Amino acid sequence: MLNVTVIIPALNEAGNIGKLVQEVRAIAPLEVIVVDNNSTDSTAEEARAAGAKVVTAPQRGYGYACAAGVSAAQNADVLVFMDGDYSFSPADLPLLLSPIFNDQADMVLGSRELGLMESGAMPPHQRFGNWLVSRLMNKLYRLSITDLGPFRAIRRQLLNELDMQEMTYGWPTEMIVKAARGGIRTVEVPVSYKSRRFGSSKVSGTVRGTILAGWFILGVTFRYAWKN
Ligand SMILES: Nc1nc2c(ncn2[C@@H]2O[C@H](COP(=O)(O)OP(=O)(O)O)[C@@H](O)[C@H]2O)c(=O)[nH]1
Ligand SMILES: [Mg+2]
Repeated sequence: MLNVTVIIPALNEAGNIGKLVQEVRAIAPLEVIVVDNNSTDSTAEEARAAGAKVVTAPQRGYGYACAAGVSAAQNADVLVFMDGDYSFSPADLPLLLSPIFNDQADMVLGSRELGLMESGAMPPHQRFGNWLVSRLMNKLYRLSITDLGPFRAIRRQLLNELDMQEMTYGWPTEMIVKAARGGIRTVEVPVSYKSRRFGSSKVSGTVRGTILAGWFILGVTFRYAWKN
């Protein structure tokens, strides 16, 4: 049996994180690691009360948080990354994990385009950007993906071999393109997506986050396309 750890980067996700962790643990008694970056609200307390292990990332940034979660997930064979804003559904976890458990894939990306997306859950600029970059990646890396889903699962050993360098907005993109280059078997499954429950967006809902994410996503997509 493969050991699964769910890693949830969370910055000021009080009101969301407790319910999310509880629901994940109701699906299966998995280890849940919430990676906090000194949230100014009760994110850490809520996560702990719901049964998560809480670790603090040394530096701000989505990638730093994911990397700190990976280091803390000592017993995992498979890692799941999930947003902490309750926009993804823990009920989709079995579907996300099944291609790995059935040995049909090494990495599984949750596609919001293939699944049920609540109207307004993804701002139009993000939807267009994801569409554009997915197609670009399909051409450059011979993939066939429809989204850059942050809700994803990957075998831990293979992730370690990717030697991740992008510690902010580029982390999810780096994982996809390096996996493609490394011949890691990647599939998509449909996942549902809804608007965050409480609090505010740090990435696609802000001008700064959108510009930085766009810059890093495109930069990383091109950087590894022709690299030896
Ligand atoms: N620990 C940590 N989590 C972060 C950071 N930036 C974003 N997150 C989390 O990453 C997830 C996605 O961010 P979110 O604000 O929802 O971005 P959006 O989905 O593009 O609006 C959420 O769980 C955030 O709390 C960060 O710097 N540190
Ligand atoms: Mg979000």
